[in-house]
Amino acid sequence: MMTQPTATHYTTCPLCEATCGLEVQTAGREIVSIRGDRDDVFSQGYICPKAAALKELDADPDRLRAPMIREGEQWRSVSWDEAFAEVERRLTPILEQHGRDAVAAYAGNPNVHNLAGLLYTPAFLHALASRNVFSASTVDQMPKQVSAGLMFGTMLSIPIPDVDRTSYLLILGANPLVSNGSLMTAPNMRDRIRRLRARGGRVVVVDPRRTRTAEEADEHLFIQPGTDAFFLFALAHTLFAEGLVRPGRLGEHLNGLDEVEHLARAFAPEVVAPVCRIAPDAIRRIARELAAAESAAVYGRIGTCTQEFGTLASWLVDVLNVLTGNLDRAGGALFPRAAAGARNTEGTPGRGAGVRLGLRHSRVRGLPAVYGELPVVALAEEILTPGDGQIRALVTIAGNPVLSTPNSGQLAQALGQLDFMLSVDVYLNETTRHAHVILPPPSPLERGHYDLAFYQLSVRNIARYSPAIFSAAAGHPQEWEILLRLAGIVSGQGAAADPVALDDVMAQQLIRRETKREGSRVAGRDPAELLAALAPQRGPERLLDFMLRTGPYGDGFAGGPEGQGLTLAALEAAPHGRDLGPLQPRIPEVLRTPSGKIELAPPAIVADVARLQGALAARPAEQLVLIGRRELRSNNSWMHNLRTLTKGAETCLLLVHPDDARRLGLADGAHARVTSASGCAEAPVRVTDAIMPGVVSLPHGWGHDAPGTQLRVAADHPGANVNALTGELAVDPLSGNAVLNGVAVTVAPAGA
Ligand SMILES: Nc1nc2c(c(=O)[nH]1)N[C@H]1C(S)=C(S)[C@@H](COP(=O)(O)OP(=O)(O)OC[C@H]3O[C@@H](n4cnc5c(=O)[nH]c(N)nc54)[C@H](O)[C@@H]3O)O[C@H]1N2
Ligand SMILES: Nc1nc2c(c(=O)[nH]1)N[C@H]1C(S)=C(S)[C@@H](COP(=O)(O)OP(=O)(O)OC[C@H]3O[C@@H](n4cnc5c(=O)[nH]c(N)nc54)[C@H](O)[C@@H]3O)O[C@H]1N2
Ligand code: SF4
Ligand SMILES: [Mo]
Repeated sequence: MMTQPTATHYTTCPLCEATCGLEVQTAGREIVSIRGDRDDVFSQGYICPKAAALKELDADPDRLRAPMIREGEQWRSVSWDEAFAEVERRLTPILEQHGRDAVAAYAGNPNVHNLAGLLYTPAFLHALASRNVFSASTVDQMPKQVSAGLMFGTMLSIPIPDVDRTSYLLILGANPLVSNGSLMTAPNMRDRIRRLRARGGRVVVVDPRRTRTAEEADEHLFIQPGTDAFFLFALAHTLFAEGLVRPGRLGEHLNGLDEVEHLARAFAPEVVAPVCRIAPDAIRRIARELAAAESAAVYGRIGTCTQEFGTLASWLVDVLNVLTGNLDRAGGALFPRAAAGARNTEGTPGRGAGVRLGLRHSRVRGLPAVYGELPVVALAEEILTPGDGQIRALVTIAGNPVLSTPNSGQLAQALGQLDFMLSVDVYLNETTRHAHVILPPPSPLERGHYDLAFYQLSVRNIARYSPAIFSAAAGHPQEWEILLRLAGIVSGQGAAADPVALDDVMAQQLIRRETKREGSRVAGRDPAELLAALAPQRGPERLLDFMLRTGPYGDGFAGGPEGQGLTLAALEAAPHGRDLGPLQPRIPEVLRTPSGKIELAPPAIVADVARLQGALAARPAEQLVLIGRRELRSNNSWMHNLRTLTKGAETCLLLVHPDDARRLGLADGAHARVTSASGCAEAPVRVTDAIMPGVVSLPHGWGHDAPGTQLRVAADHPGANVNALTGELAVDPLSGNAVLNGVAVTVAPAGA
């Protein structure tokens, strides 16, 4: 046997928001090892167990390598040309007979970890021109994007806690030691929290479960699920009542401070305490600590978003950062200044069009469209309900909504009823088994990587580009080419349209738009000249290079001496990444609201406070409620087919407090049956005092027991599907986001 040449590559882990730098040794097409890149400017060698699983993901025999067409229950592998021809044959008549809205799309989470997904899924959606667009955002962070958009003017103007400099961190509904951080790109949060405490800072975690993050903190407070908005309002109430409101420099950039004071009056600590189950004294003390800290940051994530008052809680997090003068200052919560793709670095600094929400509504239930998409809780009913505008075909791109979105039984039934379904996906799983055609993109190691989204959410300004480690198999199109061929089909150019030509058009449009944009570094330049300067690049790399060069650190195509200004070539020459420094104050320049101010009391949010007040009157529920959680060796629904991550003890367990276990007759290790208004699920019980009494917890992404999938490892340990229990009717009204936490359930021994 010939020995294969070995090589060392540096790349970015595409699996979660931490964006760790990896060092990958290869021998030919084989991966020899995957380690943390110790020289990485950001992650400095840190990785979690999922990084090593990339090797198994790359080699997984169940990962699809060729397009598949389903006839009845039978799947067959086909050529790419046959697959695209089939898509054209099936989709075109639906578009012609029933109109654009008859074809819906759902974009899932891995899109955001993929340069091709971020740049070309929008191109496909634009070509599709359907109003029925859905994504995983409405089972995730949409409430934060709504509050940020209304307060600061763009949907990704999200203040990020300055964990490396803060002296007080208040964390609600997040477990970054396990999730590795979200809406806060920060590899190795454990060490960051340890350093925070070592320099005399304090960390407080508010969570219905004593998580690993809570165990690393100075203090942990249990909170009744879904009640964060009450708690946060009571903190604001205390700050006003005790004269501790000091927005400082922000004062001249604020609208609505008086209104917030007025609204907070109804939420005194004594009033909210029975609802949150947090003592009034503790609420007052936390408020005083926040006010007294040299610098402080309040941070909320999944637990504060995927709940009944998600937008209010997300808003109040930043209200508190403003009231304590911590927004936009070192050690507080700041706006990153990303090297590429950030709306809040475009256009006129300090002012903009702001955001407009709810301009249209879903057909059946009238839920608001937000940022061009409809809430995914409405997807099933839009398929199942006959009438004008009914969804008849669906395209999923990197999503597994059957496991990831509420009332999965209903959605699975709806998918079975579609005239046509197409999935761009790497697995034949619970969702894609309903498709008629599956188009699998290449392995993640066969594409270049740049985190357009997460560097907009990062605790330091950094930029890192990694080229593909392997080239894709001959004839295997890249994901961007797949998406452009689909764009060609839905725009009527046919399955044979050349993706390279379509890509040229896209690049030309991007360049032309930028040269016409007021304030752009290339305003007034000749688009043809800029396009020529990008040659011979194409695909995502060409668009990225253009965005970097016209971005805030870019060379602006100025033709200056080498090394001045960011280009893709400069990033390629820096395989461990480029550190662009700590976050800097950006107010007022970052704002894109029409007023040019921080809108502390946006009317839409103020109007929702009445709903919160109404809920105050309701007594604390006697009923058990269900919350979610994440486990380290898991990634939503799609990495359970990898033995590296799933061997060992089962993790899909129902956590139950000892008092509840006794009352309900549940023994540790025995199976419990959990029932909600939507459905039921069975899981083994773990009795633990780490969960609050009255609350039970199940992780999401499990339930791999559907027939007709090709997930041989996952099928051996299917786990329970928590989204059989969550309901599609419960939503946060402003964002349309699903309520996944605080779901009323009953629990009994299985078989009882
Ligand atoms: N109850 C409950 N439900 C939840 C949550 C919760 O906390 N509780 N969390 C929610 C959150 S935050 C999220 S983000 C969603 C996730 O919801 P989804 O994004 O719908 O689900 P994933 O499990 O991430 O599925 C990703 C899909 O992408 C495919 N895939 C992986 N890599 C690629 C790729 O490179 N290209 C393509 N085309 N496909 C790829 C996988 O095979 C899989 O089918 O789940 C949500 N659901
Ligand atoms: N290992 C691993 N890492 C992941 C993922 C994964 O599946 N596995 N998924 C990735 C994705 S898509 C995302 S969006 C991020 C999410 O990142 P995080 O938000 O950090 O995710 P979780 O670990 O689910 O933490 C949510 C916490 O909220 C708590 N909680 C539930 N309800 C409430 C409530 O009403 N109030 C409060 N205060 N707390 C509540 C839960 O107990 C839990 O500890 O993680 C990402 N990273
Ligand atoms: S923490 Fe996230 S980015 Fe880092 S190695 Fe693990 S999965 Fe990859
Ligand atoms: Mo997510």
